Amino acid sequence: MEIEKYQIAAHNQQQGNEQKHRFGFAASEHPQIENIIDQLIKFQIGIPSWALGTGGTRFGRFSGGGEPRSLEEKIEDIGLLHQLNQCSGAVSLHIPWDTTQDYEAIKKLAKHHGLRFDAMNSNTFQDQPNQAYSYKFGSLQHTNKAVRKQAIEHNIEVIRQGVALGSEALTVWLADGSCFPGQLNFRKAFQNTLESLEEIYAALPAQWKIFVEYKAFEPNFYSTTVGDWGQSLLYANKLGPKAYTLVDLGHHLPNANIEQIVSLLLMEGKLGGFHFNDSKYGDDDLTAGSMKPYQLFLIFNELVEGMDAKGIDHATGLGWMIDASHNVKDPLEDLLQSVEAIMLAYAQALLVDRKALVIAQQENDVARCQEVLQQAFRTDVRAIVQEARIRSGGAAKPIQLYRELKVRENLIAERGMKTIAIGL
Ligand SMILES: [Mn+2]
Repeated sequence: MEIEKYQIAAHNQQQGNEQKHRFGFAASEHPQIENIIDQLIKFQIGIPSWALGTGGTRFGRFSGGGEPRSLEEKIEDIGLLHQLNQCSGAVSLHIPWDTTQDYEAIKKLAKHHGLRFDAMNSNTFQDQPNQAYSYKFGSLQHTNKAVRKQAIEHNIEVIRQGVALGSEALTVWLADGSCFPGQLNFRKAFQNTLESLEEIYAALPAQWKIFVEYKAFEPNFYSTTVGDWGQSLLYANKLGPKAYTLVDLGHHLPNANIEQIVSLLLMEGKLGGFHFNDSKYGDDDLTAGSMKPYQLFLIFNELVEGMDAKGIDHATGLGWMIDASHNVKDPLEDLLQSVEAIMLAYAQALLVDRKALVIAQQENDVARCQEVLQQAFRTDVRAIVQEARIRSGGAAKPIQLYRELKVRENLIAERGMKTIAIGL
């Protein structure tokens, strides 16, 4: 299914007066609004191929209908999101789930939907059929060199597939670690992982980056070989200039100050990319901005400040991706909500009065510092984000139009009620 341009235009016309009124007010309040709109229009968020179907937990999975059955259908789903919001213009693939034989056809299909390929993701946390060695006790860290070699070769194969599609980054997330004290030697596990990553790094093409993602716990519950940002930064620094840390918001211990982590990684030139989601307790993979919208704003506040300090282009300097799971919502509606929350936090961060904040910080005027930040956070920027979306050809209210056009019902009619997306 594709949404026709006239359907979006008709919807926008219906919303016209209300939007004109609300945006007019926002424009009168913020003289720099056109600059903000330009930045919002350029900002694109990558959608992971594994988030288009219903997720599940270890207790079960309750499939929805009309889930994509192939890589082609996943790209079509992201195309639908991008038609509606015009800021989901990238796809992040996961190998082997998204392996294709026909790269040209996939590239053509993505181009048709206005999508590019963001970071490729390797998978050494599951055993695949006909695989020689098991990853039960780790992959790149494994005590057996043959297992490490198999995992290295898989990552190099993912790079090869990414090159064929025009991607320029590899994300490595490892489930490696230990479940019990004494199970492994921390230094040996680190060294094995580093040596394995060095071999993968050596296979990166000139323009490519490697993102080392960290995670505090799960599936291993005692130690994780890339457990936090410090460990990821150690690997990234030892590997070289193409290696960066990737921050997944759900991969920290409770109450970690993620905005401070982000700020320091940017300072070191080692922040490569982002996986957006939200959480209440652990790696809950909930809709971005659904639990802690103020934290999301504070993270964007540091991102904008840090990128500007380094002269990094907001839209292209880092990999912006969602990594979420949808257990009880329609995955496409959930993704529309996540993208919207990210755009709102970004717009609010762009509104922060930086000069006033610098002065207040310099003068140790703590109350004023808070006032400056919260002035931006408490500004209703929905009409600004909506205006950017309308100007780029998207829908004023994406979820409302999604429902009015009965997109899910159409997908069920096309694909069936009992479909299960490939992936987790
Ligand atoms: Mn992630």
